[in-house]
Amino acid sequence: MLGGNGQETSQIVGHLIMPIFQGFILDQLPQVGSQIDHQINRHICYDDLGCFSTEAPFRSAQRPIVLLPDTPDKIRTTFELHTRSKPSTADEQILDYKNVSSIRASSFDGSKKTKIIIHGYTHNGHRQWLQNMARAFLKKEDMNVIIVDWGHGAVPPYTEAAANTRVVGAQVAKLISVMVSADQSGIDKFHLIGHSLGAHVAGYAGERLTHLPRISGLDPADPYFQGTDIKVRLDPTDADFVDVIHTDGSSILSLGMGAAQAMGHVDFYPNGGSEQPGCPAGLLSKITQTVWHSVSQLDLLAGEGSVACSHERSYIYYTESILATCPFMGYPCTSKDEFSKGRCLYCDGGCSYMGYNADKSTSRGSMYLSTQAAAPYCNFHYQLNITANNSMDGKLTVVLQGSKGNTDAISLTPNEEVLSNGNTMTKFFTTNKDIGNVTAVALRYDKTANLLLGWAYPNAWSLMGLSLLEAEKHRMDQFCAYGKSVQNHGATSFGMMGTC
Ligand SMILES: [Ca+2]
Repeated sequence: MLGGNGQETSQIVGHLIMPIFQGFILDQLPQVGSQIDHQINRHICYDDLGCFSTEAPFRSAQRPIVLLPDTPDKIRTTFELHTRSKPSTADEQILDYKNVSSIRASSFDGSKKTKIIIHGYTHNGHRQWLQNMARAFLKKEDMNVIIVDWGHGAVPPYTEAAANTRVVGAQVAKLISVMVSADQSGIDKFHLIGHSLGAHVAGYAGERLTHLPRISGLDPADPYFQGTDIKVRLDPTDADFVDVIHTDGSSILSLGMGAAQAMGHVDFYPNGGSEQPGCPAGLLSKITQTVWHSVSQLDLLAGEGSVACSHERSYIYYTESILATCPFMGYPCTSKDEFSKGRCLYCDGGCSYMGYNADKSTSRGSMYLSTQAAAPYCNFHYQLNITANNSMDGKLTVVLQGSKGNTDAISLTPNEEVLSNGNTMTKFFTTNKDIGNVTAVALRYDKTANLLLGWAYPNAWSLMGLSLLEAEKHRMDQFCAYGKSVQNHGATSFGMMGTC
């Protein structure tokens, strides 16, 4: 019933969601009403972390329920250090900004880079993804990796967890300040990586520091942050360089956990930035579960299971990017649709690398790229241009031959179609295989199985020209296709021009 056209689906979805969303707010009000009464125009101060107010801009149209953060004693934030000499959680190196000796006695080396990883809603520091990212960092380079565990403050209700990010951000800033002022390190060594609500924690930390070099925001949380003042959310003023990956970015109506709004100097939208390949169809699975479990959809969506699949891909892509040789190249583009047609592969205005290497490019703005549905996710993007002097109807398959091997057979035509009637035909495709430098292009042609249609076409598809854009290498190659043909149910390999 819901599998119709997009407009119809979104209308039905909208009708389903609005009562749920309104119900969520109404459900929450009785629980927190007394707190709100007490907290209007109120603020609270926590030791050396400073004061937190519920006044504007924290009170806004995007934040119908504004709470003060919990006490640091309740949030119980810990900073767990991982280094090459003590790489695992079992080594138990907990840093305490109130106790400089905890830093000096640890294996922390201030002369090296420090990566600080911050989880989001309902997660804690022991989640496997944080450990995996820490391990990847340490394999890449000898550095300090600190995992921030604020799990006791990241529990439902979402509204309280969202408020708690302010305290955790202040604590992260405090730890960095102590490390710098105790001559343990320099501010230029620090890089914060935050997922979901953790991205905004990183923003609050960066706001308190002068010239924090970099924040990487991994699918920054949308509810209570998207569209708010820059003091409330992650934004480019929070660090010298802010790179953001959007993997579940949607409006509240479509129930994405991440924000689609650009929040960095460079924002990456893999696969369009809203739903990721290999993840269950988002809207319907989310709505079904929300209805059946009768709980707040915000609290449900950030929980375990497939509903957060796209949201979680942001840190999975990032972790892969730390050690991958595939560059996760992002291309400036105006929309997902334009990108999927292969129209943005020329790096007009400059491309950028998504993930770990984002700071190695000076390009800014919104970048698009595609990924695979399973690891390794990183894609190489290609555009094949074929000019033929007769039309054909059927299916086309390509294999790229390269210095390091060949790609699998890649279908360029999901369905049978009329191919090149004398004009140049362009096909966009990807592979996660690194084949090195392309040396030849092999094409296979299978004429339509429809005998009536097939009768009208010859058995040989005669080519005039063949070129391939290797997008990651910014390189266009010509192949020896002039005067050659591809036989029905046959494959022909075309060598690179110069070898004809
Ligand atoms: Ca900010």
